[in-house]
Amino acid sequence: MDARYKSRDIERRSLDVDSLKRSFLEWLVYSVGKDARAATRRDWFHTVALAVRDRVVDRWMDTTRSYYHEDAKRVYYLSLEFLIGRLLTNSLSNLGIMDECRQALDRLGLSMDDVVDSEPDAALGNGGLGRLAACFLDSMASQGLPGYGYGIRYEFGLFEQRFENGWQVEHPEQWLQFGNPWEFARPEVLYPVQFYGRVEEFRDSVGERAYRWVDSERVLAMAYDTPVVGYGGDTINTLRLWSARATSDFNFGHFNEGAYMKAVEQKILSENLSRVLYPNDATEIGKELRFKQEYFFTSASLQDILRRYLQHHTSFDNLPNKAAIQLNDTHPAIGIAELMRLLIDQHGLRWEKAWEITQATFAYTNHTLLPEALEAWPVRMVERILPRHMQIIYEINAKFLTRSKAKAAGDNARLSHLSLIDERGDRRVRMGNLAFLGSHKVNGVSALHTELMKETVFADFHAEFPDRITNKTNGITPRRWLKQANPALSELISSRIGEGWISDLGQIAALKEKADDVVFREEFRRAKRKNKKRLAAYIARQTGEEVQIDSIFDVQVKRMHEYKRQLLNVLHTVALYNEMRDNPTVSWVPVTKIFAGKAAPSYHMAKLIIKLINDVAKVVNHDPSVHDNLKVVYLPNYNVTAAEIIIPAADISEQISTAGMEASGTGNMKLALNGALTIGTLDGANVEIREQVGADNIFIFGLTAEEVNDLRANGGFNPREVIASNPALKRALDMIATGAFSPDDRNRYQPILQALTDGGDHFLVTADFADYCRAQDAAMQLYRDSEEWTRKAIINTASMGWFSSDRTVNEYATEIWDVHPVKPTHDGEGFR
Ligand code: B1N
Repeated sequence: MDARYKSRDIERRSLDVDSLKRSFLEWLVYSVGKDARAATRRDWFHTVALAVRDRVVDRWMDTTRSYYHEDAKRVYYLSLEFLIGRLLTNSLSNLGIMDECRQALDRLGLSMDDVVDSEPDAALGNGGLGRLAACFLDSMASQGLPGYGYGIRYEFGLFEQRFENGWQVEHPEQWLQFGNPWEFARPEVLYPVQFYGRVEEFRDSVGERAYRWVDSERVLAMAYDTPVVGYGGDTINTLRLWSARATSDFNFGHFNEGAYMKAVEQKILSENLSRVLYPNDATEIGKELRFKQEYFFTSASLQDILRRYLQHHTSFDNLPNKAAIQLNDTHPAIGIAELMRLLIDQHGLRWEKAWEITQATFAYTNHTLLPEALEAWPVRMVERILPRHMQIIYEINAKFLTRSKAKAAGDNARLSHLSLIDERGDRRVRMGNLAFLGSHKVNGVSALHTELMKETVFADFHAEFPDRITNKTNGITPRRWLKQANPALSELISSRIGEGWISDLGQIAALKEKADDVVFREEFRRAKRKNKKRLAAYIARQTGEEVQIDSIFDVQVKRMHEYKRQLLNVLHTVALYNEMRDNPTVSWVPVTKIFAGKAAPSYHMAKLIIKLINDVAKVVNHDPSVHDNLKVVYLPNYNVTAAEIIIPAADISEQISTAGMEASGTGNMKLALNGALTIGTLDGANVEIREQVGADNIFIFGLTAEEVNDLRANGGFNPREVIASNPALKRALDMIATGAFSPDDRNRYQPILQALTDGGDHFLVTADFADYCRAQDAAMQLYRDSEEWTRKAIINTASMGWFSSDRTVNEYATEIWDVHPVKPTHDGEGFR
């Protein structure tokens, strides 16, 4: 081995303060190209990130090499979204060099917080689905599981949300503008992805019918790798994101002028594939470019997976023993047809063998039951863009329907539900059905959601394949969501029970007995107070609003969606405002209502509700008659970084979706882990949170999923009657209707009132209003007793062990993937 390489290697691996400081100065000068006097904060961020990245690279290669040498079974998590947020604190914390880095910066006269705050968020996701993928990456790496993330390197992540006059306005999110120090471009890892063209039939060498896809257009997928640092720094996994590149055909100069411009246009068009993340959460947009994005990244990922497999194998028989592919929702479900195509058309396998391998390799996670979110692509479009895949889908369908029990029973209704093609109206390919059929396991993301899957969308499939559906309740990583986001509380916890909870969150249960310890309660409150101060400063910076630290921080942070019922929360806010004005002599518990969350740009109702909250805030916050007892703030641009500041400061967690509609929720887990008490419906994972924390330590209200179902089925609900019989609700709605919050446009909120009355109140806001107010009231009364409140808050934190994504990922690993931890050997060799 080259001795020079080795010595540099050792310096680059050293984690002490002096080496870090030396690395910083070297990187600043020789890679960022600045001297210390000229360097901006952003320069320092890049410098520190590059120096930290050095400490990761050797172990990353060790990890990859260990997987290779052991020919370990890998799991591939295919996801159109990875909402990872910032990586600097995460890397430092997981490497265990947070303090060393702070000191090294200190010696250079720099503030760690400033450096950390110069990192843009990697916002390659919309909400829960994308954040779950990021938590899973952390948990896989932290447990030494050979897990790869595969997705798209969007040039524009989720839009930046600003408010203009209280309305949401979207701005492009240019996270790559100043470069991304964490990624490694891999220009040699390049796969062709085809579109359009036609299918040709021919006879293969043994005279069998075979097909080839010809006259297609090609785009190249180029890899960018980001190391995923596991806790302790032993395992470093890979997140591989694909970027679209035009094929080199475009670069030749034999065009005449018109053809040349056309070629350049083509180049731009093909590179648009990885340009922007679609900003829709739990809804589908049915756009052609979206479908092409899905196929683009899925095809590149599968080609890469097969290439890696073929390094050790000559037949495909062992593929299911060496690769597990998890489909994060149906977005990559076209992969089932793509793997069939690759195995049959490119590698010459026979149909039956290819299908057996495909089913044994894939598994599918469903994340929503909302009908508007279930992907169904027009047959005509699929035929045009992916003609060979359409053929394969027809073939899968024909073979399945012929053999199905429904066919045997002559049950045509069931048969049509099972079909991969929705024959009503314009014919569509049901991606959920394809994903179900092509997978050996299908899972929901909470106990309730999984049961509802069996009863609703997949009832007929469940009857055909009773062992296929399984539950894997979501989880969150305690590293980011407690250790990093809430240093005050994590240090307190570690001072009492040690640090074991960080990699084994079950251990946090040892805090339960501390709920009865007055001193501990006092310290717990102090930590919360510190976090509330931090949030108050952030609120002041972002909105100019001053909030009281002693008020209840009542937090609803999540995407804006009617089913999540931010509207119910605003209506309660208006009712509370009225009560406070009516009873000025009562000593009210001060409340700060905190909202944050983005609406899909085309979701008008959601945007109108944002405007309503901002309008209510304007009136309430400036009304001296409530004596600052009530404040309403809407924080702009909710993202992972904002969540890390908001969540640790929450007293109340609002989880108030219409029962049966939120598949799981994960913000509910983050807030409870940080000691917030939940006000929630029996929806998604709230049901399991209640089981874990105990019914006395959570405020449950509202209709159950079963009651909602019955109510809707019987059509037996008249919102006008409910409104008429509840004076507080009637008054709140009347104020909104008559322009009390919108004197500049008194009719502004007609669409909302319309939806609640003539519209039949689909989300049952009015039906749950009274019980919601009762739960709110109970919470406010409890808050007066700060000892009792703190006791319950501690029990919440202590009861969240089961919601670690380590637990979730382990369940997937043992029950679906059959993958096992691999301990990397750090032999000190360089890269080969
Ligand atoms: O996935 C989360 C769950 O905790 C949430 O309850 C659920 O709403 C969320 C299409 C989605 N479901 N479906 C989506 C996102 C983007 C898109 O284009 C659908 N997101 C969820 C994690 O399981």
